[in-house]
Amino acid sequence: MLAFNKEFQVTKTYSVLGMTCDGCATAVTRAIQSSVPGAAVRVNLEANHITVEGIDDDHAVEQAIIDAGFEYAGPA
Ligand SMILES: [Cu+2]
Repeated sequence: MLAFNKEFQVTKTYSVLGMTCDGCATAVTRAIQSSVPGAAVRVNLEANHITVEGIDDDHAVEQAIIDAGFEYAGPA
Protein backbone atom coordinates (compact mmCIF):
# COMPACT_ATOMS: atom_id res chain seq x y z
CA MET A 1 0.00 0.00 0.00
CA LEU A 2 1.33 3.38 -0.89
CA ALA A 3 0.12 6.03 1.46
CA PHE A 4 0.63 9.65 0.69
CA ASN A 5 0.39 12.20 3.41
CA LYS A 6 1.20 15.86 3.13
CA GLU A 7 3.12 15.61 6.36
CA PHE A 8 5.65 13.51 4.50
CA GLN A 9 8.28 15.94 3.45
CA VAL A 10 11.34 13.81 3.78
CA THR A 11 12.46 11.74 0.83
CA LYS A 12 15.69 9.78 1.05
CA THR A 13 17.42 7.36 -1.27
CA TYR A 14 19.49 4.44 -0.04
CA SER A 15 21.66 1.83 -1.70
CA VAL A 16 20.46 -1.70 -0.99
CA LEU A 17 22.34 -4.74 -2.26
CA GLY A 18 20.92 -8.19 -2.87
CA MET A 19 17.55 -7.29 -4.39
CA THR A 20 17.06 -9.29 -7.57
CA CYS A 21 13.35 -9.45 -8.29
CA ASP A 22 9.94 -8.05 -7.48
CA GLY A 23 9.71 -10.41 -4.53
CA CYS A 24 12.79 -8.82 -3.01
CA ALA A 25 11.36 -5.38 -3.66
CA THR A 26 8.14 -6.36 -1.92
CA ALA A 27 10.02 -7.84 1.03
CA VAL A 28 12.04 -4.67 1.54
CA THR A 29 8.97 -2.49 1.15
CA ARG A 30 7.00 -4.49 3.69
CA ALA A 31 9.85 -4.54 6.17
CA ILE A 32 10.18 -0.78 6.08
CA GLN A 33 6.44 -0.23 6.23
CA SER A 34 6.09 -2.55 9.21
CA SER A 35 8.74 -0.48 10.95
CA VAL A 36 7.21 2.82 9.89
CA PRO A 37 3.55 2.46 8.94
CA GLY A 38 2.59 4.79 6.13
CA ALA A 39 6.07 5.23 4.76
CA ALA A 40 6.12 5.22 0.97
CA VAL A 41 8.83 3.05 -0.57
CA ARG A 42 9.90 2.90 -4.19
CA VAL A 43 12.40 0.31 -5.35
CA ASN A 44 14.69 0.64 -8.35
CA LEU A 45 16.06 -2.86 -8.84
CA GLU A 46 18.38 -1.91 -11.69
CA ALA A 47 20.03 0.83 -9.68
CA ASN A 48 19.98 -1.06 -6.37
CA HIS A 49 18.30 1.96 -4.85
CA ILE A 50 15.27 2.46 -2.73
CA THR A 51 13.55 5.77 -2.15
CA VAL A 52 11.75 6.18 1.14
CA GLU A 53 9.29 8.98 1.74
CA GLY A 54 7.90 9.82 5.13
CA ILE A 55 10.67 8.68 7.44
CA ASP A 56 13.79 10.54 8.46
CA ASP A 57 15.48 7.78 10.39
CA ASP A 58 18.38 6.13 8.61
CA HIS A 59 18.87 3.63 11.39
CA ALA A 60 15.27 2.37 11.26
CA VAL A 61 15.56 1.95 7.50
CA GLU A 62 18.89 0.17 7.85
CA GLN A 63 17.50 -2.22 10.47
CA ALA A 64 14.41 -3.03 8.40
CA ILE A 65 16.56 -3.78 5.35
CA ILE A 66 18.86 -6.04 7.35
CA ASP A 67 15.91 -7.80 9.00
CA ALA A 68 14.48 -8.47 5.54
CA GLY A 69 17.74 -10.19 4.60
CA PHE A 70 19.33 -7.57 2.38
CA GLU A 71 22.46 -5.49 2.62
CA TYR A 72 22.18 -1.85 3.57
CA ALA A 73 24.84 0.15 1.74
CA GLY A 74 24.08 3.62 3.04
CA PRO A 75 22.43 6.73 1.68
CA ALA A 76 22.70 6.96 -2.09
CU1 LIG B 1 13.85 -11.54 -5.20
